[in-house]
Amino acid sequence: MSQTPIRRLAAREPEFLSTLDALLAFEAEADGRIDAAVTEILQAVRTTGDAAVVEYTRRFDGLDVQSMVALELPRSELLLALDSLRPEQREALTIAADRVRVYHERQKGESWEFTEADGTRLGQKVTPLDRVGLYVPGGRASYPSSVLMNAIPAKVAGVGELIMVVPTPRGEKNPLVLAAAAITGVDRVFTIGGAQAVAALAYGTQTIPQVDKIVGPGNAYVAEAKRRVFGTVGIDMVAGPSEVLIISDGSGHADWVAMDLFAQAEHDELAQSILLCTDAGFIDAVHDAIDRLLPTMPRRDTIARSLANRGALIHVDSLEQACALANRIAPEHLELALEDAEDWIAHIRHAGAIFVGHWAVEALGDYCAGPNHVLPTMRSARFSSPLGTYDFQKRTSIVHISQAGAQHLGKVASILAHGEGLQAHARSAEMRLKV
Ligand code: HSO
Ligand code: ZN
Repeated sequence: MSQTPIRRLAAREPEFLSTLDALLAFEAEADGRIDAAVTEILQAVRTTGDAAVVEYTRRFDGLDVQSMVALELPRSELLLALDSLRPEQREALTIAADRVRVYHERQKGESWEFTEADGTRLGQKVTPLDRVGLYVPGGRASYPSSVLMNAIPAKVAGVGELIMVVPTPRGEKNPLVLAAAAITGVDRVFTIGGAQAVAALAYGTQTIPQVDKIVGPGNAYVAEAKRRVFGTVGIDMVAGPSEVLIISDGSGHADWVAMDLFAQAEHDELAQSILLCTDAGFIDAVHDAIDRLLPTMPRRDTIARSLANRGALIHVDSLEQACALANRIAPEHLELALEDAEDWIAHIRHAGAIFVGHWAVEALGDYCAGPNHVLPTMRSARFSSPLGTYDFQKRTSIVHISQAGAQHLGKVASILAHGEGLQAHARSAEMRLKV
């Protein structure tokens, strides 16, 4: 009998769908103390700028500096970090960055225009954002790969200036994060974090220029600060815990499936790893593999908690049913661990990324396949997309109207304007009608 606590469900059980929905539901707990702290920090940084950021950095990160200038890392320090890497690390980072760049080049939106018979020309002009702030967490969730995934699409889009902030509690810097900033051409780096860094980017300070958009993951304070400055600046998304859904027909290796579930679970005890499988015997084999492999994992405690909290091994009656459930779940990552994986892509409408076949594993996507690893979580793949080059570009409508076009359109506009009771609208259209 398998031991590791993880839900075992069957889609044919009567209460299955409500059990599944309860398992998927995730709401960040509202925490009044976080709200209050963020309010105070935003206000302080907004009114006193650098002084407040320096003071919070001293208090929260234990950095004893006198001025904001001391919190900026010169490019030479980023290059030094890059030089300090082992050659294979440096090469891996470069290969990953190149692949991510090539993929994101394809996403670049182009301006367009069309001409109507009367000479009227309509179009859309695409412009990169002027300045973007990239938040990189400190500590355990400080991922160099996330620097690549956020910075590269911004650079490919043509963003004018990319400013990274990363907290360095007690001065501890992550050389891989700094090296990733060097490789991707981040323009400026400040060793600040938390709500104070978000506030500095959103409002600008004496030293830190105000940005137009803030991207990148962070803790609950950072997430709340991003939510609050949205409107003053753009934000990417407020991401929930990471998720993987694996659909299996019982082909392939149970150990591979178990390790793919672990790979998600090791991120966070709230991460979600779910298997949908048509073969009951294979589910038993995966559960056995979990038992056998779990003790070998350095992060076994996090993995075990994550599997017990939010994981599930689910027996389904058919692959059609599995795909229907996948669309309901709208997972961040979907692995099709199937013999004929290719044939099933057409059945999936809602997923952040689809990994097709036994070789396409999420871990490759997390680092170096090329597509972005910042993906919609918490079922938001129903209405949103991976982070991409398009998130760093915006569109402006262009309207040229010929004299002939103004005659025809003027009449249409005038009628609609009168219908809305807007005289000035009607007259400004009518004045251009030839009499
Ligand atoms: N799976 C994470 C990304 C990541 N994994 C970074 C490893 N490092 C969210 O998609
Ligand atoms: Zn990952």
